Amino acid sequence: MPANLTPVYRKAEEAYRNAREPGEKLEHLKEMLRTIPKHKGTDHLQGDIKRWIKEITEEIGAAKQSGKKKGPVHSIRREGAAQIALLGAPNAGKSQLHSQLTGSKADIGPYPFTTKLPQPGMLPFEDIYFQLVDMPPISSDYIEGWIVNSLQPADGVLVVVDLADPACAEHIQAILQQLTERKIDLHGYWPGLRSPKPLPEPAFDEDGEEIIGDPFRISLPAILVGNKSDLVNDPAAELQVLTELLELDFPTAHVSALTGAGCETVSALLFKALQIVRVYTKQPGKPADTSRPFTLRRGQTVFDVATQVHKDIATGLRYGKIWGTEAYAGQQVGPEHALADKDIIELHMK
Ligand SMILES: Nc1nc2c(ncn2[C@@H]2O[C@H](COP(=O)(O)OP(=O)(O)O)[C@@H](O)[C@H]2O)c(=O)[nH]1
Ligand SMILES: [Mg+2]
Repeated sequence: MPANLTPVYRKAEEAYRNAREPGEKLEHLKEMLRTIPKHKGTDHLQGDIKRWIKEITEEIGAAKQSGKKKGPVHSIRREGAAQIALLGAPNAGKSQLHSQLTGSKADIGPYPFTTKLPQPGMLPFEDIYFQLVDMPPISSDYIEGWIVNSLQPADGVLVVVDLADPACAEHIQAILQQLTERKIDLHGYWPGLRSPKPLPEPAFDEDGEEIIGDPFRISLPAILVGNKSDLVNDPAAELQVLTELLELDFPTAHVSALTGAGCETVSALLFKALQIVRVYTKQPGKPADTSRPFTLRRGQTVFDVATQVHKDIATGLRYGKIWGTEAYAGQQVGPEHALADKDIIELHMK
């Protein structure tokens, strides 16, 4: 990374990293381009910023025009508690699994490359949903360039493998390599399953300037899903050999997307791994609205729920009253109070 990046630039970059919506990302990218020091050392980064501005502008344009037969939409708007992408080699059974888990009519076929565009669907878990996005395949000699765009809003990945395929270890290696080359790293650290990924030690260049990572590299938690368990004798053993061979630290699950065996474990695993917290809101003197929880992550607060309800409520928020397992009934808490799963909350304004 080049030196001499100014605090203003870094602030824009930080905002870009944290932005989720394409419109917001675009705004911060423009700010990055405007504020980046223009010299040889930043040429590469300037090029990357311009390329992403172009990509995101096109995506936004395509999304606006969809229905009017414009360009295809590659980036699916996040819905539900989290967005999870299905990745895997051709014929691993991604589309079959998508269909089994979401009830979608994803294109399933005994021929490779049946799935051409990302396809969203909703995977239910108790009273919430995860958004599952079926993706085209990745192999050693094939990857859609736009998969990188599609993965920008994702919260995690299911890497689907065909346990009955003798070459499945090579397939996984090829997928990880293809993604790494495109600045997407998969890892096995999920907040609810294993302690958080250790942050790299800060590094400094010879001018004493902190070397910061490439803003366009993304790192996503992954689960290895061994599919077609109906075709092997001991799917758990096959999976274990696979993770040891590849020295992979991903959590695993084994399923048959065809028969449905093991499929119910996937949503429960995601719920635990992502540390989803459901919160129900209520009006003073009325029962809680239990029809639709707001979903947060462990550690998120009363203020974060208020933000989801309405930004004016967040701005005017004074305190919350909570009914739940980690508070006494009607306990008054400040905006910074972290919520627990199934808390009921009343939001009080100034
Ligand atoms: N026996 C068996 N076949 C499966 C299973 N999942 C998928 N298939 C078959 O594998 C082929 C490829 O599936 P598809 O979902 O299109 O794979 P994709 O390319 O990864 O999307 C299809 O013929 C499916 O019917 C499974 O769990 N067991
Ligand atoms: Mg498919």
